[in-house]
Parts: sequence; structure tokens; C-alpha cells
Amino acid sequence: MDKSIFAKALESQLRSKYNTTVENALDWQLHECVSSAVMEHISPNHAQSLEKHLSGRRAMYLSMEFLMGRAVHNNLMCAGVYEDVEDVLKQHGRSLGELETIEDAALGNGGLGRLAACFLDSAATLDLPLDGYGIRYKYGLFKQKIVDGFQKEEADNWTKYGDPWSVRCQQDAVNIQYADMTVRAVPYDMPIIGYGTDNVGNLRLWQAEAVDDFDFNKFNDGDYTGAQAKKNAAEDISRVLYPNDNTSEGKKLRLRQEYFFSAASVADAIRKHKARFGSLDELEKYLTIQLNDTHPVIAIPELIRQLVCEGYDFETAFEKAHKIFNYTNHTIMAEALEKWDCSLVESVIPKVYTYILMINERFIRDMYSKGMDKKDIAAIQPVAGGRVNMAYMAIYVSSYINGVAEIHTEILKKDALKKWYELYPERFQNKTNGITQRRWLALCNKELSALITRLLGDSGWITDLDRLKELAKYADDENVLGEFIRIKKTKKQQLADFIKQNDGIEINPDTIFDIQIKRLHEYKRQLLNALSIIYIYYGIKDGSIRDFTPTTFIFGAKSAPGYRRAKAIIKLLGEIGKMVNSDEQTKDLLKVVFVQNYNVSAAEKLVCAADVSEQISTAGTEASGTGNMKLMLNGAVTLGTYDGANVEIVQEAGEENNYIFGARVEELADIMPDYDPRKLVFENEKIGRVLEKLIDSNFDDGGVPSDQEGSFKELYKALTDGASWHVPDHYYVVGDLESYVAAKLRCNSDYKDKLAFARKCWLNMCSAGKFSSDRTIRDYAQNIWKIVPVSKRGV
Ligand code: 26Q
Repeated sequence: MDKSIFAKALESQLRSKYNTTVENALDWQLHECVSSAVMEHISPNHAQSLEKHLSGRRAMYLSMEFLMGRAVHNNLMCAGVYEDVEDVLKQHGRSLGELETIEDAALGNGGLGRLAACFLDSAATLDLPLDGYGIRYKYGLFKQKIVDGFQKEEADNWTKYGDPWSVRCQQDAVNIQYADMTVRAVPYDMPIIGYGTDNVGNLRLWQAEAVDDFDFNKFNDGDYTGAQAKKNAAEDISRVLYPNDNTSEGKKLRLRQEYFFSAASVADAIRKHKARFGSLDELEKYLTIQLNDTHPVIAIPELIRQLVCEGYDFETAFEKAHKIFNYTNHTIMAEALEKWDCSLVESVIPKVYTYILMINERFIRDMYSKGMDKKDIAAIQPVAGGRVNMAYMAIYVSSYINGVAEIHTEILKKDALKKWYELYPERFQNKTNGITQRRWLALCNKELSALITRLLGDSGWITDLDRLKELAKYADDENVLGEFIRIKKTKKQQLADFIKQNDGIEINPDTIFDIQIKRLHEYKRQLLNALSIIYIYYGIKDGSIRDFTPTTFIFGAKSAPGYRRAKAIIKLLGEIGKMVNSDEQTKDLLKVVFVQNYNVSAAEKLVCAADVSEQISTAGTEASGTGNMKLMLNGAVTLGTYDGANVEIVQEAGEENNYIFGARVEELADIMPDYDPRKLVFENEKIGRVLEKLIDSNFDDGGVPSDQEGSFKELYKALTDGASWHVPDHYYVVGDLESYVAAKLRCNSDYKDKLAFARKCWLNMCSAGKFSSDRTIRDYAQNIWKIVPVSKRGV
């Protein structure tokens, strides 16, 4: 884009929309018009790409969540106009930094949603015909405030200043039928700008609207609320993102949401295919659909239903669905697996329920014909015990099922989905997750990016992350390591400035930055980190820990609003902070900071500033993790367990450059049956005094468990006694504590040799090539979707 043409477009937008100038525009006006000018610039490519994607075999990515984060800077970078736009703004005394607080589409909870966003970026960059389909929630993931140490939630009205990156496509709206209502699904399209290519992917987000907005008769009768009732009931469906992460709740509105976007997306696929090819006879030749976890699995019976409506018999429709669908599993934890009550499904979407039963019947018939006995069939049939098991239905119908890291896929095959694996071994694949280096290095760490580009001689790594390997030869080059250390310091200073502004806390960039950022969940064990800090605090005070390198422990985490224990852990971190930050003996050595409202934009600042990346889930519980990859890519060492993608990170970067601790999956299988944490608490004095801290009166937990604040005593009991639904310390926090502290102290002491530590960080960065989502997406494209880049079609 010509700079002067862009400048003119921007000026004219500002003039016609707001009667203002670049100098005088408010931040949000500037944001809106910069974005609109770029949208105008890319719109021919967007339109052409939409057409191209439809002209051959293509893939649809169905996901309840797309955690896009801030669009403006990333889009400018991918469109190749970042510097030009920055120049134009500079000429008028403005800068891109001023657009920072305007938008941040948090239409996702965490890993699963952010993965979907990285995948779209990679597919667009690789010219692959992949488009995303999801829900245009009015409110994204809540904003978090910490008040007196407690998490408070506020609504996230992400389109408050408009939504310049979306195009409303009224002409493609479809009606969605429930037993008790019909709702209009109106799509909004967001361009996904590929880096260094003309290909633009598309994210189609459906918004729920009323078919008839307003009941005039009711209004005339004076029933003003009733007159609006239908509108509200319809809009409720896309009103808000469920804030649960890795936990399923069998709520009616959630089922409505799942059906809403699944049915709309299936209808969209059918309509587009028919318009182009006349009939649906070859639908499966041109279409493949990836189901992001079980959340869109209702699309399976819905596609079959729509095909039957189009005149196909059930068997033909089933075969088509089998060829079209694939399913990604992101978790093995029981509480996250979706099982819907048959009565609920039947009452909300009776017509679809009929097809679920037919799929189930077909499964039973199928298994009998294979000679399987009744008991074995009952153990895995999709409908059983009055509930629909969405994962089982997905596996039965899909062509391919995949886990998201090697260890996770192995656990699925050997354990969680063993019976299914025995039945259909050819369907199971692994696709280790990845992240896009465009956002997670090129955009968020311009300083390190510049160094990499300079050393490599070109910026090819932005589309070929394996190039980082070439930099391993600088691991012993003191000049390069020196530069790396200086850059890390700059990023730590920038983070310190952000935290000062975001949380009003001063931190010292000359300390180790030890960072744990992820959703708050018991299995992720923020509590283990918290207890280790108490452990170290006592150790410093009684002199058993000496020469401790000053460390700032930084946390960022949102808890699901109804998750009591998670909220208690947030409060506990605050209390620990008060204790160590104010104690004369420790305040220069230990600092604990909780960054409020952790989101994608905060992550962009945090991942660059870390020395130590905390990835400490109980072995076997974190399917993959992707934050671990972001921190590694920006040159941090991993302090972690043998879990999820940590295993592969260590494989790539070397165990000697990371800090691995704790019981492994196989060990836990032996340990857990007779595990008694009380033995450790009572017999090991150092562990005992740490746990004791949870129940002494110095920490203020703000109330009893029946209060929404939660309680430290309840945490203590969970670790020592267990609860009605779980054994004592079911995530092995107490059991792993000593080996964790040992690894942490080893890392702390290694840091004293700055160069040796920087070398480890550097080698981690150089080894991060595997964790590009470009690699992941290529693998999906070749081995599951069987799609080729649009630029290579017909070759
Ligand atoms: C289900 C039903 C009702 C309400 C909510 C949900 C729900 C919502 C979100 C269930 C699960 C999630 C999110 C899961 C998730 O983020 N899993 C993570 O996926 C990442 C990408 O594969 C992995 O890296 C993480 O290990 C995994 O925890």
C-alpha cells in the first residue's frame, strides 16, 4: 500500500465519519479509521480468497472459542503496512501505541480458544483453504479486577468502540430451529490476513437475532416488556461466553449455543456447496470439518439431519458425515467431558435428538456384526445411562481423532479411549500443538526479532521457524549472549512499567522473573507454586536457604467465577505477597505479584520478560499447554513436570537446559492408590510448617467456605483429607513439593552465572522451531484434511 494513499484514505475516513483530523481524533476514532483503511486495502484479497477457498477442497474449523486478542497491530504487520502506518501517524504526532486499549476480542477462555486463533493465522499464511466458524458473543471472557485480594468479574463489552474488523453478511443469515423458538443466525466475517501472501482466511462468527424483533400487539396492549421478550430470548443465545475452562456444565443455554453455531455453519456449508456444484452428491470430496473438542459435535447429527432433508437416506448421509468430520480431543479430565442429559437434548432439539438415537442404534448394530459382546458395547456406546456422550459420538462418526501432544495422544490410546483405539487404531493421530511466531515473537518482541533477523541475515524465520536452529552456533558467543541479556532486560523493564500501570506495583527488573500465566485450575497447580514460595520464605528466614538470587514471582490467571477453590488460591497468592513483600528479611529477595486481568495482550508483554517459565501441572493432566511454547520461544527456561508438550520441549531443547521435576505419569499410577499426604505433612517438618500456614490466623481468607470468597482451611482440607468427590491431594501437590523446591533452587542458583543461564535460554529459543503452529497446520492439512495450498491447486 502506498503511504500517501493510506494517509489520504485515513484522513478522508476521519473527516467523513467524525469530522476530525489525525491530530485531533480520539484514540478510538483513530483506531476505527486506521482499521477501516486497512480493511479497504485488503478487501479485494479477502473477497478473492473466499472465492478461491470454495473452488476446491476446503476445511472448516468449528470452535466455540476464538481467542483472537488485539487485531490492529497484528493485522497491520501481516498486511505488511505496520511501519508505513506508524510513519503516517508519526507525521501527525500520533502513534500506534495509542490504539492499545481499544479492542481485544476475548471470545475464548484459554488454550483451546487461543489455539484456534493461531491455527487460522498459520493456515492463512500457508495459503491453505481453511476458514473458522464460531459465535459472535456480545460479551467475551469477563474482565478481572482484584479487590482486596479477591477476583471480581466485569462484563467485557468488546465492541464498545465498534468492530471495524468485521463485515456483517445479512445475505447469508439462516434460521435455526429449537423446539420452542426459531432464531436468526447472522454471520459477521473477519479477515484473517496471511503473512507475506495475498491469501486471506475468514472467520465467520454467528450472531443470534430475533426473527421478529418486536411484538406490536403486545406493545399496543401496554405490555412493553412482553413486546421485547422474543428479541431478548433470541439474543440471549450469543450474549456471553461461558467462562468455564476445562469444566463442563450441562446448562440448557450452553446446549442452545452449541447447536446454534453448529447448525448455522452446516447450513452455510450446504448452501455454498449447492450453489457451486448443483447437488450435494460430492460434498465429502470438497469439504472436511474439524471439531475443536466436543463443543461443536452436535454438528454431526445436524449434518445428517440436513442431508436427509435434502433427500438422502440415513445410511448415505451417515457415510458422508463419516468422511467429513474429524475430532480433536483437548482433555482427559472427567469434569471437562461433555455428556448431555437425553431429556434435555430431546426437549431443546427433538429433531436432532432423533438422529443421535439413530447413530447410537447404528453403532450397536455395527458392533454386534463385529462380534463384540453386549457388555463391551454398552461400555462405549454414544447414548447410555440417559446421557449422550459427545466424545463417543464424535469418535464413532469421525474419520480421524487426534490428541494435542505426544504424551496426551498416548494416554488417549492406552487409557482414556483405549477401547476406541482397539476398535479403530487407524483413526488415531497425534498433532502436537503450536503457536504462531508472527504474534508470539515478531509482533510482541521486536527487539529479539531484530537480533534474530540480523544474525540470520534475513527474516525468513517469520514463515519458517526451523531457521532458529541456525542460531544455536551463537550459544557460546559472549557478544550475542550479551545482546540477548540486554534485550531480556529491556523486556523486563517494559513489563515492570506495564505492571506499575496495571496493578500499581513496582518490581525490579534486576531480579529473576519467574512467571506462571494460565487459567487458574487445581490441576495446573498454582497452589504448588504458592506453597513453594512459603517454603522458600521460611528457608531464608531460618537460614537453611542461603545465597538466594532475588526473584519476582509473577502470576496471571483468571478463575471461573463459580470455582471456589480457584478463587481461594488467588486470594492466597495475595496474602503470601503481603507477607513476603513486607518482611524486612525477605523483601529484597522475594516479591510476589498478581497481574490482574491476564489476557492475550498482557501475555504478549509477559512472555518476553520471563527468565523462568512455570509449567507445573500434575503429570498426565495438561493435554499440551501452549503458554509453555510462547515462553520458550522468547528465551525462557522451563521449570516443569513431564506433562503435555513439556516433554517435547525438553526433547528439543535438552533436559540440561531446563528444570524438570516431580512424579511422572507411570509413577503416579503406582503412587496414588496408597498415597497419604498426611504422612508428609506430619513427618516432614518443612512441609508441615508450609501447610500450617494455610490454617494459622495470619492469613486472611475473608471468610468461611460458604461465602463466595472461599477459604484457606478448605484448601488445607482438600490437601490432607480430600472431599466427597476426591481423594486427599488428588493433584499430588504435597507429594511433588520437595522435588519442585529443589528444582527451583537449582535454577535460582544457576542464574548467578548470567552467561551460562542466558545460554540455556538462548538454546531454548533456538529449539522452538517445532512449536510453530505452521508445522501443526501442515500436518493437519496433509494427514487429516487432505487439502493443498490454493496457490498449488491443480499443479
Ligand atoms: C464445556 C462445556 C460447558 C462449558 C464449558 C466447556 C469447556 C470450555 C472450555 C470445556 C473446556 C474448555 C477449554 C479447554 C482447554 O482450553 N483445553 C486446553 O486446550 C489447549 C489446546 O489444545 C491445551 O494446550 C491445554 O493443555 C488444554 O487444557
